[in-house]
Amino acid sequence: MERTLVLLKPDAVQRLLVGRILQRFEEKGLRLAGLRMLLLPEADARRLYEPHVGKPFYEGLVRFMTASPIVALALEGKNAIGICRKLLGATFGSKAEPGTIRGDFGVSDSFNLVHGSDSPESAARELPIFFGPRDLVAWEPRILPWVYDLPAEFPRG
Ligand code: IDP
Ligand code: MG
Repeated sequence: MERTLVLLKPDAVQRLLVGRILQRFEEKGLRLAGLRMLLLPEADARRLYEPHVGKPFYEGLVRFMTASPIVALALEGKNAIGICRKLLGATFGSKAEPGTIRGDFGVSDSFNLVHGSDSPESAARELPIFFGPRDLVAWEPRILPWVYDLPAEFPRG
């Protein structure tokens, strides 16, 4: 099982899309391990987007991400990192495929509703910016074997 960080950015919160976007991840078979709403401190926005320092959109991105509340999700599941990235869609709303979150809900290239860690290394770096060990809950939904695989000893009937 992998854990990944997904952020519902200020535009998702302001546009009242939190429930609908969260539902996409749950429906797919990912489960919440952590959930927080917060106004992102500027220092944390800079830390999150540290790989983009110096790019032309960096300062605007920091302003956008700190302008209004966000919702942070720690999501868990098999291949959660790659699956979440697919559910988000391409970075730019104008290019994202229909069926993806960015493709279905947005047209903007900078206000693109969601963030998702792009690799295990990114997830390991980004999750602690939002969640300490006490904020994360390890649990398994009872439907898990039906979402993934039936174990050999699964009772018949
Ligand atoms: P990602 O969010 O799909 O991983 P990144 O390239 O890591 O995309 O960029 C981080 C965020 O920076 C994007 O989600 C978007 O909000 C913003 N961004 C990226 N490229 C541009 C750009 O060319 N113009 C405006 N904003 C951008
Ligand atoms: Mg990225």
